[in-house]
Amino acid sequence: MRAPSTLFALIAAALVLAACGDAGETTSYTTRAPDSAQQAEGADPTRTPDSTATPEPTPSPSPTPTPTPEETAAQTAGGGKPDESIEIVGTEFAFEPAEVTAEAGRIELVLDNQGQAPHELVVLDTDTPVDELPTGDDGRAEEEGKIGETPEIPGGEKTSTTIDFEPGEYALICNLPGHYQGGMYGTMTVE
Ligand SMILES: [Cu+2]
Repeated sequence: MRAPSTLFALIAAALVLAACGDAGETTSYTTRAPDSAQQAEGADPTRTPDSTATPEPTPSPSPTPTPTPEETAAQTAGGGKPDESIEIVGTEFAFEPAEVTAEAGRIELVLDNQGQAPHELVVLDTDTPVDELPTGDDGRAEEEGKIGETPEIPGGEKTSTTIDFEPGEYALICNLPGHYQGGMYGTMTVE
């Protein structure tokens, strides 16, 4: 009588183990599914700890890069695509073209730094003629009326800033020390 009961116990144990195994797998799948669904939707509670723990967008490569450019563009100047894009080449020390014209609206100014030195593009809404801006001891022009600027970029790179322009005359300057005084400025006429 011992043998059959032992056998029965083994079978019963095996069944229980199998059942537990199944249950365990089912449970882990059920919990995993909502996690990935929340990440795809960008749900706040689950994502916040992730992004805080790892500043790089490693954990979810597909969702993270998609919203980032949109948010960056939106933060630049109120959101939306530019109506027009104008490219200005920067060198030592000039903008080319030095005079640009555009229709009023949302305009992206692209700075293409083809020089060796770092450059930037600062947009001033000022009545002062662009070649008569007051300068300081630091070799920079006063940025009165500044409405936007690109980041400073090294030679060989491009950057841009997007601004909502009203009709008027604007000064474009590179305000790294000495660059404006070296002649790195231009005008923008918005009609
Ligand atoms: Cu410059």
